[in-house]
Amino acid sequence: MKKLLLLSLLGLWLGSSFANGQTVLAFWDFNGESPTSAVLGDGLEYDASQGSGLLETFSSATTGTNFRIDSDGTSLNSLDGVGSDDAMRFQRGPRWNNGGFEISVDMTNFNSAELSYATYNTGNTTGDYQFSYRVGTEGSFTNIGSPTTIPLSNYALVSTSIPSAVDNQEDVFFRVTFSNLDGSSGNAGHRVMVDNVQVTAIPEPSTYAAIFGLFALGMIVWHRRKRS
Ligand SMILES: [Ca+2]
Repeated sequence: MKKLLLLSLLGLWLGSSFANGQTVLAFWDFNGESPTSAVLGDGLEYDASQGSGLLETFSSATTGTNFRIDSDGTSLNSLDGVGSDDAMRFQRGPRWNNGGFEISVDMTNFNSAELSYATYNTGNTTGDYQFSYRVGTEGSFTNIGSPTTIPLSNYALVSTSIPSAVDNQEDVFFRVTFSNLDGSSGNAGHRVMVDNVQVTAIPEPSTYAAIFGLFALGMIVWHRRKRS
């Protein structure tokens, strides 16, 4: 029993020392996705390319074509071994005001979530993005921070830390909502590109402790069997 206790303590110690880094919960690179011709962009769904999660577009636009997967991707904020290839293209700016994309992930046994992606506004005027979150499948979203100008001309990284309200919750939703998009330069001048969406989080220390605890138990059983 003394050995079991020692191994369990070792497990706890290893657990707490491993539990410092962010783990990728879900990642979307949009490479090879569709549609490659413009469509109305409400309710298009994308499973995570790595990890587990669902990304869905939302828009109240009822006329005009305004969304497609475009070959103007980037390696910024990508993962090892993933090409830049394709990205989401939200086009015809004003039709995306109050629209954007929503992500759902399972945060069970994870905390300290961060959301990041590479983006830029191809236009030369205005456009903002706003992060928000919701716990549970119903109810309103809570804003994180204030509307912020979408980077212009070249891909840049945008990111936010997610409030602890989502920690260890099963049904967690994040939104990126666009506003203030100007369409004065017409279609081509006002596209918001989005690539390499990442949700990262830190595993709960208890998860590691449980894993190492089981490992310790397994070692004890193995040792006893070997002796008998
Ligand atoms: Ca890509």
